[in-house]
Amino acid sequence: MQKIIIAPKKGKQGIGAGVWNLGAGRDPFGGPTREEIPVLDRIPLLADAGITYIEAHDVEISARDAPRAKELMKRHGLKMGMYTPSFFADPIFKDGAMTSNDSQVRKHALHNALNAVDVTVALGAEIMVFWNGREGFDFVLAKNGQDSFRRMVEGFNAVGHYALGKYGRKSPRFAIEPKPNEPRANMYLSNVGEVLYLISRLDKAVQPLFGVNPETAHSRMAGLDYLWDVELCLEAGKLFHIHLNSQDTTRYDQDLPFGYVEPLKDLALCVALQDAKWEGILAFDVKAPRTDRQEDIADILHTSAANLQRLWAKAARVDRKKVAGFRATQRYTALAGYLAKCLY
Ligand code: GLO
Ligand code: MG
Repeated sequence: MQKIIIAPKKGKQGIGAGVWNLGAGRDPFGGPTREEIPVLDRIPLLADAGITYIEAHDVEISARDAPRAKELMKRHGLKMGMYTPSFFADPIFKDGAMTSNDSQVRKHALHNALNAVDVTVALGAEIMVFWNGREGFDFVLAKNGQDSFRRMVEGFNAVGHYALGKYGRKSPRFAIEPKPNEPRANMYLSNVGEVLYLISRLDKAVQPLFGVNPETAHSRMAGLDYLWDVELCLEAGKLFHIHLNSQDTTRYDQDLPFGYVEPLKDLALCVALQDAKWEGILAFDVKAPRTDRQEDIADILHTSAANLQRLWAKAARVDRKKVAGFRATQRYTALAGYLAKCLY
């Protein structure tokens, strides 16, 4: 299949997706419903689905696998969009990584993070993501919150100084991904505001390297408006990456296809990204549902991409002068009607 290109768009026009998006269908209540596809075999599948930028965790593409992955990406016309250390899969991180109460675990996490910086560079990705995975608590007083915060500051400072010392201006940039809960009952860095506050507490020298990776479902799980979260990142100059999907209100994390649940809000998001001249990758963090068959595993990518293409094109046709007029006269109900007309 041809590459899916979001045009006209400033900067990177290909779309991104994670190798983990094509999983075997496990959920907390049941095992796989499909055959597990070896991670490197997912590379051609992502290419077939029209993806340009792939994303992976260190437990999916290790330092040892990096040369082979690079070869495969080259053969299939793919680039590494983002790389990320998993601070959640290994049982050692059951109580968090940087915020674990066990200093040996914190050391191990930092070691993995520095290693991931090198693999990010080796794979040619410009962005490394930190998702707050298991950083948080299920029981009150299980951790000292102030210590946890200090430990995250120390951890991210150490990562930033390492990257700056080793790669200077060629250092990858780091995008922290907030999430309010799941897998922990309460997660540190639960929303965009917390992440921006954390960045403001990092050493001045490394601050420019750190930004945010807001995800649609994570904002909506918290009952927050995703567009405002994105606008806040933009205002701070900290929108470094983006994870697009959709979510039925404040339930468990669903990672549904982009554009499915709240298309009107997703249209508005496209308008805002166009007006901000967003140059980064439009990446999906979606999950092939366990009801989809092996041969249909990429349906979630096709559906997300088709929705994004449609919404992006419709957003380009939204009359900005009309929107300004509705704002000036505070005719917000009429604005909502106009957006609906643009959508349907
Ligand atoms: C889970 C997150 C997760 C991250 C991934 C990359 O809820 O969205 O998929 O995006 O680990 O950092
Ligand atoms: Mg995500």
